[in-house]
Amino acid sequence: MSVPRDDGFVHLADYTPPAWRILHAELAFELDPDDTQVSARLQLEPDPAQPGQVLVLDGVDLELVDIRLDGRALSPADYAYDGRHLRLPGPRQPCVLETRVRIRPAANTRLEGLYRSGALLLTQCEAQGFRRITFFADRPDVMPRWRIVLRAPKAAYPVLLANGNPAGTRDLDDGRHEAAWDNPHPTPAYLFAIAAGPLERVSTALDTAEGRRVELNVWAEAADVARCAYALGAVERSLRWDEQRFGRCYDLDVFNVVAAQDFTMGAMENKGLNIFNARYILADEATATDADFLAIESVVAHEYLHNWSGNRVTLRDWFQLSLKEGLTVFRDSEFSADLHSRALKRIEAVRLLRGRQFAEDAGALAHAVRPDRYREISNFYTLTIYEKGAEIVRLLHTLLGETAFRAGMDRYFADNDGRAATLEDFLAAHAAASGRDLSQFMRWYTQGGTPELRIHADFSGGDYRLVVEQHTPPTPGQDTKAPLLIPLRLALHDAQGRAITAAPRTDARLRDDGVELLAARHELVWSGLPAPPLAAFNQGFAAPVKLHFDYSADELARLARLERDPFNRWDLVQRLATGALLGGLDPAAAESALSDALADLLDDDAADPAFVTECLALPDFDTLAEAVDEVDVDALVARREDLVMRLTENLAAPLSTRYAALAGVAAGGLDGPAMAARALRNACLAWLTRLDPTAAQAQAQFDRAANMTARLAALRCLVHFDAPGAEAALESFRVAHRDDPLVTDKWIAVVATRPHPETRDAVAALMDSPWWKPANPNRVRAVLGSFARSNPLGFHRRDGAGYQLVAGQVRALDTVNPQVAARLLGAFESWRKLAGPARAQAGAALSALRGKLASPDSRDLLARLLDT
Ligand code: B3K
Ligand code: ZN
Repeated sequence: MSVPRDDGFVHLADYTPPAWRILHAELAFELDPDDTQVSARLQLEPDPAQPGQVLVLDGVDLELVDIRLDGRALSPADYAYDGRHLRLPGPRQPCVLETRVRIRPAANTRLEGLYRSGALLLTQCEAQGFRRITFFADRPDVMPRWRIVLRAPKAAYPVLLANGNPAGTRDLDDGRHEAAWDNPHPTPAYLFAIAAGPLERVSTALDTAEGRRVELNVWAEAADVARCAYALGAVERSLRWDEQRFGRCYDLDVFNVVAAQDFTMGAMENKGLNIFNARYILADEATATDADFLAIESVVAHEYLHNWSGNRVTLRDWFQLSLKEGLTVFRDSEFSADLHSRALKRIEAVRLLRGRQFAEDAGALAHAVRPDRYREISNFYTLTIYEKGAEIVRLLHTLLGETAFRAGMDRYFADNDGRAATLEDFLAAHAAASGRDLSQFMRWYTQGGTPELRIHADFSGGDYRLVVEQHTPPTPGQDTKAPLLIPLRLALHDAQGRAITAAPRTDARLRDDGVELLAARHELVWSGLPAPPLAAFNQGFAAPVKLHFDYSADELARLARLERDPFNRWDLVQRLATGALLGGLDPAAAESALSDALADLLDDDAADPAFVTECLALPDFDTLAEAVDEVDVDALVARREDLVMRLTENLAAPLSTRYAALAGVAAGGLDGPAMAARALRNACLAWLTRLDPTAAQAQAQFDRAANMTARLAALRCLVHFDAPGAEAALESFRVAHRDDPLVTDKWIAVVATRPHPETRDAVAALMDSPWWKPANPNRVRAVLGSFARSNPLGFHRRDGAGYQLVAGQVRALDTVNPQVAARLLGAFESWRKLAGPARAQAGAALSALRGKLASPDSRDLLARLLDT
């Protein structure tokens, strides 16, 4: 299945089931950072439908020490190993293969397979890291049951964790000890995990709805364990929520979570043993912001929820990645929406889609949620797979309604439990449960690019006619697209603002809240109206599309006043701002309507301060850049700055009033009102400091802050607006938190995102300092990721030095951690849209990397960026 063709790509069309199954895997580890020995005993069986196939196992850069078949030592003539695959032509019948290999965790900077992080030994196997640990059929549709035995010196590695249930510990000779684990669920190798070292824990126990006693543990090194309590609570909330909302119970006796300072991604859902980037576990009010707490809860939920969507039902092949990722993002966002504010969660998701996923879908790296081919699967852990994938599940939920959707999910889990499934299986379960034909819906998975809806209205003789046309632009490898099934919500208001409830005449299928579009063009006609109505579309952003409709600023402002739903009000404010900035609306009228809307919100003590904060956060650079055809970076940043400045001048008084009034509620605590008050105060502080960097507020907030949310926001204001106390504040923050890598990452990101071309040199200086730790992915992201992704004036500096810096570092990091390097290279995804010299400079920086990159990860991305 994962054999590339001559074109270098693995193709979906080439899928074949495994010729050999692995029924049971028994692994024993003699752990040592410099020389770990792994013994594997695999119970193998040929697929009766594919007799006579050579047994081929994956195994990358392993030192083979011993190999036996059914107890008999093999001689080199019996097998071939080329550093990537082990071939055994001999076996034809069920057999037992035993291998022993040697690996070197301390030398493993790619953080894939078994590696060292400080005093810990940890694994990361998804997607294809397990083959760096032992010989195996490293593909998700090979799912043995497992026994894992870990042996190590007890003093250095007092805790030994693996997947599944604990199956006994004992002391060995020479100060070593052993722990055994049994994983009774069929589990693919990408979900294998071990963690060993001086770990301590916070712990609780509960009974599941099915009556199983489960111990929940969150583990970290001793100095950090005091900051694990919030994550433990989040595990418990996730477990309970999945029982209640999806009827899914936990299925082992223990659920372990481990925090690691060195981790490439956010976290990993290994069966019964989730391993996390420490930034998504460790938190207290002195070191983590409110945004950190919410992100921790959401990532903990995401990984926990994978236990059903990903682990119990896993993937047939990596092309189905969104089957677990999109579905699990949908599930974790529902969890957050149910626990907190649904509207705010939706705003967060839509910002990410419009600012980043749409850009991905329109850029050089665009791909379908289920691509047809890939060269390197690690490059497909993208916003398209995750966020657009979640939007497709949300669309399905919208089409079917909660009850039918839940029935479809129950059916999916029941039909596929213990299996390796496909997106077709997912839609088949929903089709069977709801009786709906979902064949056209499958196109959402197979076609890349963001669909666009153009809606034209005309009114004559009492007839109001809407023509709705859909079109999806070409993406790499897909020139033409077929129409999608799109539920389009819409509402009409009469001149008095009352809803017009009459149904239109239409060739589209009617829904209670709008229509279902099936074809490239549909018409909707309402007759007998006394005057043209005011139309609103795609409420709640139910369909992840770009919608074009010719509103006037006055109509948008009227709609914003009529609208009661907070998400839709926020969306209208965003449109006013986008219109004021990018044209399409009369700029003066749009700006004045926007200013009035924001003033009303700031004056409205009844409005949720968290919602007001979202409205004050105008569309960011990425969202604006995505919405235009050609990006002149400096001009776009300047236009946005000027608008914010003029709005701030108008709004200074209410901003100051709200800032002062919310001080009491904002003082402390992690409850919703306290977090919302801090969010709005920090937004007001940013606007006010922009207006007058010498004002005392930011400095006072920095000096007196009782929590990291207030302190970091104040630091950012001081540094980004060049306030007089900026340097001193940075220095005191730096010194106060110098022993905490996660908080150090925060000040570094503040420095790297200071909106100024000079920041490019500050970033280069950081890389020349003791703070630069290229083997630590969080640090690389703080220094370079935040610069390349969130500092348009620095990254796109006019002389091209920003591009050169980042491209040079991609090359250097590529030999350390290919996934980190490839991700950084992704910052160039929209380079072809840049105006004039910037485009030439970015192109030159990329071209200079040709032939210089070591890893398949970065080479694949470069080829796609350069279209070669
Ligand atoms: N499944 C992991 C991501 C693995 C990335 C591999 N390069 C985390 C998650 O999405 O839950
Ligand atoms: Zn996931």
